[in-house]
Amino acid sequence: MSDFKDKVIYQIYPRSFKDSNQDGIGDLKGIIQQLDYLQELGIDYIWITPFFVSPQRDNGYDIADYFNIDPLFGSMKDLEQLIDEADQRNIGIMLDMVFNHTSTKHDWFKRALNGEKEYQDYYIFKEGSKDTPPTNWESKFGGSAWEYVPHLGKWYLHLFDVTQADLNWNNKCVRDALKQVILFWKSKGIKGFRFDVINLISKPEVLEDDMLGDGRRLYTDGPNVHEYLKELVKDTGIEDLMTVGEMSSTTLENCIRYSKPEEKELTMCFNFHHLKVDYLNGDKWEVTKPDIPTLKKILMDWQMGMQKENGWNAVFWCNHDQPRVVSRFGDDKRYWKESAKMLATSIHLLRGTPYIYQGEELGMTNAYFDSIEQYRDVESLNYYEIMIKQGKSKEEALEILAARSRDNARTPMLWSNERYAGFSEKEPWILIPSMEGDKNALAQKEDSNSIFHYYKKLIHLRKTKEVIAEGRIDFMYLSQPEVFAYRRYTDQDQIIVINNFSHDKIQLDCEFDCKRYQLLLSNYTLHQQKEGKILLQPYETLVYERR
Ligand code: TEU
Ligand code: CA
Repeated sequence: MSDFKDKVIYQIYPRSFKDSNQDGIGDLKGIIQQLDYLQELGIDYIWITPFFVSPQRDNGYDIADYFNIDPLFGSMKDLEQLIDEADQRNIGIMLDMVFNHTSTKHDWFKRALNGEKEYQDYYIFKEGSKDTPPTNWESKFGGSAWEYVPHLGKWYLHLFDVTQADLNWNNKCVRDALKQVILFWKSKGIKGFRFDVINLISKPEVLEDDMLGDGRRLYTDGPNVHEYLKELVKDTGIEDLMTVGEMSSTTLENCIRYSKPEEKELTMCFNFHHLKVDYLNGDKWEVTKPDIPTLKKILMDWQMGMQKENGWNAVFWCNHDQPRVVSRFGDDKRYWKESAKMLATSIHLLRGTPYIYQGEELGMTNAYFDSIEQYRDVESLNYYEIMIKQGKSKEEALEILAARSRDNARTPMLWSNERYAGFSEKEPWILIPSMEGDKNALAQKEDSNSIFHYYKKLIHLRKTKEVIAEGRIDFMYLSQPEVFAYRRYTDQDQIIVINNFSHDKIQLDCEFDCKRYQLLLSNYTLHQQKEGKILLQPYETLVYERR
């Protein structure tokens, strides 16, 4: 992939985007209906999370047939129409390939359960007694990562839900079968792929207990992961498509290898270290106040580290697994619009490819659910039970879910102030949190000062200012813990981006020759500047361009 650095990618969770047949669940035809909205926003690719045949235990990340579309979301004809209509708007469609595991309803797993050794070797089955799992590894969704099958006298590995059995990538038949999946969708005109937890696919030949943790350090960025990725890309000829790997608990060194062009692996990768600064002791289910100085350092280390070795970051705050960033790192009450715009600016002008998760461009907030009956996500429901068993009260567990649940990102898009927010005419599969009337897409399109129009400006800047797509980066105001500031530069141009991540007013010395710079973008109508000083308002962002 060569000319990708001025591109912006929009992520759609189809179940919650737009419902065209009034069953309360979003679908492919619903996406087609909203392509003009996406074209106006100015994005270049749409990454759609899985809509293949699935029991929907993990909302489609548990795939039972990689080659067919679940009727819940529509038909192959609908997808072909979507690809074509997106193409007419210069928008490429990226599919989500879940290759670390399949649903236990997949034909391969059913044949394994029927005793077919060939298909047992598609997965990670281990002989053993019913009381002793092969290793002490834990599922990321809680509990053991092993499930015992009595009639086989064997355990199988599932790093996620018990209905998501891990594939055995050390088996060439598995690798070849998955290449056929890529070739099939590529032949349909798909322009890119997101690879789900792709850095977990290479398990060590010998599986042993992790004496220091839950097993992730033994299977993450595993022994053959780079070799398998190179083989997949080469044998399917996708090096020129837009590809991104979701790298769970990864390292900078591996992400340089995953994304530097010379390695011929992927175009870029997601890492999540910056989204754990509000995890107490690294535990997602122990909530603490976001540590902004640490957030700054992580973003800086990854920007400088990848730049130094010619790697390439996906830059993002939100996705279908993460809480809404304006509620998490901003202030969705007192400074809703200002903090949403500041957070967007802080990543969109970085070195890397920005991702916008559906509704982020509207400043959609967390769900603020207050009863367990409102939740749908398997990870959230599992951990609610775990927290209650650990002795937490219902109120404590619900407070943690309100901050952490993936359902925060999965409430329906807010298209209008009609019933069910214009998402559907039927009650949606998940509750729509109350959002004041002016926060829906229709209202924001009419308001030139809206978050929606601000995102349009950011996307336009990436396409019109080469320094943003191609420029180098270095960081400023390192001594200001709540200020995240950087410079982007080429031989010809420079921009300076200053972001106040706090409620406080902050006075800065002008570390650059202010007279030589003009204000290009900001999130306040009035900006205060005294001789040689910059006065930042709460959550203020300033983008300066050298004249
Ligand atoms: O998520 C990978 C993953 O590690 C998730 O557990 C996620 O990071 C975590 O819930 C955030 O706290 C991918 C998909 O994005 C997710 O939706 C799937 O549930 C998971 O893989 C299994 O396919
Ligand atoms: Ca529908």
